[in-house]
Amino acid sequence: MSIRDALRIPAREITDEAVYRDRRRLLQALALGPALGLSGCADADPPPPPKVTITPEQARRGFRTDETLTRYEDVTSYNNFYEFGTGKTDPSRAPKTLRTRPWSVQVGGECAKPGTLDLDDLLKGLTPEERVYRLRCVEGWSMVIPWTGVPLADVLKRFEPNAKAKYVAFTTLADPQQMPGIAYRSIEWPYKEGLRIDEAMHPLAFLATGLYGKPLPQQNGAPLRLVVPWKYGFKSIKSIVEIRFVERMPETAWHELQPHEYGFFSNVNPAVDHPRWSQKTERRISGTASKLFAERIPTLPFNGYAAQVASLYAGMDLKKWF
Ligand SMILES: Nc1nc2c(c(=O)[nH]1)N[C@H]1C(S)=C(S)[C@@H](COP(=O)(O)O)O[C@H]1N2
Ligand SMILES: [Mo]
Repeated sequence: MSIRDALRIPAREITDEAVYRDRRRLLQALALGPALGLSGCADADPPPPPKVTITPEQARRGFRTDETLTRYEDVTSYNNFYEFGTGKTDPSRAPKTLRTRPWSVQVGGECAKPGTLDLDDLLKGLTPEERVYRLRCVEGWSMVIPWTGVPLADVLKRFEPNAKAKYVAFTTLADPQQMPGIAYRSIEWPYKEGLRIDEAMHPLAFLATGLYGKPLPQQNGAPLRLVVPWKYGFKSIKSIVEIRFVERMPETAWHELQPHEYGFFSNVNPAVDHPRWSQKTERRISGTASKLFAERIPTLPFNGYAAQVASLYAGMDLKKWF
């Protein structure tokens, strides 16, 4: 059986623990590369974040780009959302089974004011903003997308994270009734992601509720998804139902599956290749009807947001903490 077939075994067919363990071993074998000391992993402690501040003006320069927008049709039909299938067109073709209202988000962990909030309450009092951000997938394609949403920091601050809140962990809904892809163990559901607290509080980190001025389509992570433009696309977790402030680096979906290939930080970095392919260039999904991909362009450190975010990683070995 090929790895791909193994990954597509529906969960209901995995009846005993041994089969499940075998599959884990298979995935681990896949992930085993040369022992390079790549340790962007959940059980090692990275250096503490530097104490840096950027001015609001510096931050604002990252909020927009004049680059050609990716067409709405392409943003909404070329997707990664494994809860709705592993093919790029699976999510947009899937029946609209996700119930996006009412939608609640549970916020807890190391904070003074935990709570379960209805999405509309979570966003109450915040003014929606438009941000034009690049999104670069680890697979080597990228888009330029006009998002609507609110700064993540403005939402997080309301829960008053305490001094032990060193990281923020995010979780996607995992309901097999609403998400057909959950029947396949392509990922250890639910999908999980995480940020260091200073990354989460950075002015560029954004919670999107829409794109192109319309509510987020199901395939793009309705009704609420993260957008972290300086990191590979998989950090931008979709359809969020839980946010937790935690002391230890949280486990994340892709790291859990292939720790050797996907580190916790996952900053876009042309100098650190994915073990199976180069990250030096990308193909922009640029938006002509006749051609999905434009010519290759160089990938920029931090996806072009170095002026805004490089200081967060001052003194860190980004090959080690990839
Ligand atoms: N819950 C969840 N979030 C997810 C994914 C996923 O499979 N499930 N895929 C990620 C990946 S790999 C990318 S590149 C982006 C794609 O976002 P888009 O489809 O809106 O362009 O979503 C990310 N967020
Ligand atoms: Mo991705």
